[in-house]
Amino acid sequence: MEVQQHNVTLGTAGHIDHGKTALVKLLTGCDTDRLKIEKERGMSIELGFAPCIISDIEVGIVDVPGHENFVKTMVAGATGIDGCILVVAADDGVMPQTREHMDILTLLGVEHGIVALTKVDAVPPERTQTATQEIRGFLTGTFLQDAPILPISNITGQGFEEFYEALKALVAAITPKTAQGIFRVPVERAFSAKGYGTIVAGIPACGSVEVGEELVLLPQMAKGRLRSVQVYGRDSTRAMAGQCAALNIPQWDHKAVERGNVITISDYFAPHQWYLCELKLLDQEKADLKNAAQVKFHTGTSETPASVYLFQEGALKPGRQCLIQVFLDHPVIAGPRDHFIIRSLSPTRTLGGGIIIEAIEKRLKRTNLDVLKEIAERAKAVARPRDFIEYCVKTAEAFAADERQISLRSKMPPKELAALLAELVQAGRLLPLSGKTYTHVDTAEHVQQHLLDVVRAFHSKRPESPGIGREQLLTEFSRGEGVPPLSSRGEGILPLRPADTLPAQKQLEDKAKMASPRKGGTPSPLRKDVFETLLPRMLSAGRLVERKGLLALPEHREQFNSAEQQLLQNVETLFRSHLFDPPGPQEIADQMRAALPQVQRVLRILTEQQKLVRVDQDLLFHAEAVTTAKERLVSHIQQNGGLESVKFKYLLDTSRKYAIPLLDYFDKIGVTRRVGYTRHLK
Ligand SMILES: Nc1nc2c(ncn2[C@@H]2O[C@H](COP(=O)(O)OP(=O)(O)OP(=O)(O)O)[C@@H](O)[C@H]2O)c(=O)[nH]1
Ligand SMILES: [Mg+2]
Repeated sequence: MEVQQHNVTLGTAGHIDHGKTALVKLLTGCDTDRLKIEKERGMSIELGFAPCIISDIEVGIVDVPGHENFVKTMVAGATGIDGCILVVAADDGVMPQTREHMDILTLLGVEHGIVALTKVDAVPPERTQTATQEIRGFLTGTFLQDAPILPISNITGQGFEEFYEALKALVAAITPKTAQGIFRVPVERAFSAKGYGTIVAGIPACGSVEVGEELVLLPQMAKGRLRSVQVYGRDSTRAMAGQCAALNIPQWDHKAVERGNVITISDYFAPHQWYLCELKLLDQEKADLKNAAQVKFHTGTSETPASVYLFQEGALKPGRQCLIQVFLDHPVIAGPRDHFIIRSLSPTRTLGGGIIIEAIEKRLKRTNLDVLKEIAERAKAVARPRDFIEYCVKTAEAFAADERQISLRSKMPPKELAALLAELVQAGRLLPLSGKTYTHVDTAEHVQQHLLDVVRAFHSKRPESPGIGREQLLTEFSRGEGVPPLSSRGEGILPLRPADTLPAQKQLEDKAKMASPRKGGTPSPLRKDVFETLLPRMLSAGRLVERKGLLALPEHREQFNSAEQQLLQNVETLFRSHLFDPPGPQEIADQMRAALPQVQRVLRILTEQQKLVRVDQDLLFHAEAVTTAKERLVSHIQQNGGLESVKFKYLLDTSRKYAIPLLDYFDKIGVTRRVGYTRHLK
């Protein structure tokens, strides 16, 4: 019969000496208590891994120690399991670590399992009965409430058939893990094997890896290449999420690799000390959890002392949950949706646990309402990869994010990401810009509102102007002048950039800088591609109009007082009567008996109205003059094959002072080109 490997890992759980290791041995033939000290003391200390063939399906089993001193090892082993075998000895019944292991499994999100009631050979049948009832009562309300309780003897084999059938049903009920996501293995242990060098064992939490791929060990940031792989003790070409794997990476020193390290690829992950999480305190916990409580924080296979800061007033009550930020004494590598457990320092017991939302650069202010709103939204989004991707785009800096940035933050490989992005575009949630960049529809709407605010502010400051230029609109948007900052719209779209959008190396270098956070409310510069995508939309929707190359609100009309109107007319007439020898600002001021700044203002207005053309600094011509000059120039060149520059003044019946700047102007705007002393058409 051909054996199929399923990406399913089961784990034992239960109090010390209840027969976990004996059961695994009976089931698989493997003695997972392989250490000398384990043999001497007759108890498990380290995790044991055993391949287990159930009918024609092979799954992995992790055997955990039951001793209360090794709960942290149990947590490391239980991370990444898909189903459990809760082992309870019939003589003892439910004991402290039966409870604690159950709590941990629940907090780690395990949903499937069966119960092995061991040592039935050592008790009278009545005890088996009462123990079963006792266990049933204990499991009420837990994820194992309907799980079968199977009496078994690891010594005589009694009850094995029924147990085996139940195990088969358990495996069938579990959907094997897929190989999606960025490859990542929380390191279980490392050792050296003769002829191979360093071998690192663990169960990949996500993704898959092929022999030959480059890997990185964190937090050491050591690169290495995967030379060979064993999965469930057999040679393989790849290792996938959920498989007990031994990775051979000769470049690393096995003594420098320890449990809690992480093996991954590329620069998706980095060690961090601040994490935003959602924590649930266990129902049966006696005391409230106070703000700034000191705990042990377990995630993946890592364990570190940590301080828990609550995002709520007052302490956290047993059975309740809230958003927290934790500061870890040692940097840890974790990603969105990873589970974690917190335990008290002394005496040690499990307090609660939950889901990691993501790494954060620095401590967030819990008194800031915008922050509270934003993290609540983030917590909600992170639960579903598609929502989180939408969220990542929505909160991107400069209002747009490219595929790589989204991929880094969401920890999703480009291929999987592309499919979700396409879905989000299809659903009208994201707008694609050029170059695989996206902006969110809500962001787009806010930006458009903000742009209208900038235009409105410009009109009230310069009522005589037909409108604002594109470049100026873009700069003023980014400067945030005269308009309320986007954050005050209360939508929390100001980016709180997560630490992980930075490449790993840079993240460490930036550690020092992280102490000085980006100030909330500082307007973000608007990316040109976002602006250029939105502007045509605003024009075609009639929210903005373009007149004489300037942008205005549709209802805007240029406004002047009557004296100003008169001056505008007079100045224009003056230019019209001196087509090719136009007056300079000072000359106009003298002639009109007006102040120079006022004249400058009038000249600017006439330019905006396109009645005058600025040919050079302080040299303006009437638009008609420019048109006529151009006509004469073009027809002369066409007839004569070129124009000697010095002769242009004769064509216009003017002096060199005016003719040369005009020629330069025509070169600049692309009518002519200059070759030596001659002009040709471009
Ligand atoms: N009579 C009897 N003894 C058993 C049975 N299962 C295990 N034992 C004995 O109980 C002792 C402990 O068994 P283990 O399998 O090491 O227990 P464990 O749960 O793995 O213990 P830890 O790993 O230290 O938590 C050993 O001496 C076993 O021989 C059983 O079904 N019947
Ligand atoms: Mg054991």
